[in-house]
Amino acid sequence: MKLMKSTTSPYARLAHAMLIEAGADFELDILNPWADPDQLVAANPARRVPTLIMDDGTVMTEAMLIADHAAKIAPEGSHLKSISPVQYEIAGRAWGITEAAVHIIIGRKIVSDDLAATEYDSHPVAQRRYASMTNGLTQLEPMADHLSDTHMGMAEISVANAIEYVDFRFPEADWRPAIPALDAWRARNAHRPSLRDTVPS
Ligand SMILES: N[C@@H](CCC(=O)N[C@@H](CS)C(=O)NCC(=O)O)C(=O)O
Repeated sequence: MKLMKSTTSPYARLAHAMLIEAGADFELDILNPWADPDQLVAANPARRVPTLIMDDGTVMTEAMLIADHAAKIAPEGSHLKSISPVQYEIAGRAWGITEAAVHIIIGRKIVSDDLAATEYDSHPVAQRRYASMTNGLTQLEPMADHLSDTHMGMAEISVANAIEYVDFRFPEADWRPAIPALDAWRARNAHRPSLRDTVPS
């Protein structure tokens, strides 16, 4: 299998991390989807990452579907195969944060193509997304003790992904609430290959 991804995409990070956790055999093709590389255009009409090319030529797109596939191909008894309602709750909250952050970055790109320019940020929709991030992080913090220190599954990967994408795109943001329990959990688990090898850059 070959996974097309960019090093910045939180969607691609989910797919990549889940394939690592599944013990899947795959290669990486690191690319910039916005540059329309031939292999991505040929495989995915949406021209987005992640895009997974299976050994039989089947093309799988959309991060959550690839994550679901990773759980299916994981060995019997894998932690990826059993996810509890509270783990879904945590993962859903984390994705609310991640998607809000992506929304603001795409808004900036539409307005000026300069991701560091903040003109878009004062738009009411952007303000709503900022509130999603601050409230989402605040509400995730007391759930930190539900995160595993032994198995990185959908909840753990989604939480690390959300916080690290926020920190990557909005470094030293003064609106980022204090999340000491989540930050401590991340520090304890930063060495896990599925987290360590997928950090945004
Ligand atoms: N719903 C898609 C979103 C994927 C997505 O938006 N990927 C971005 C990178 S973060 C991308 O490839 N953007 C290029 C474009 O929109 O043309 C998923 O879950 O995989």
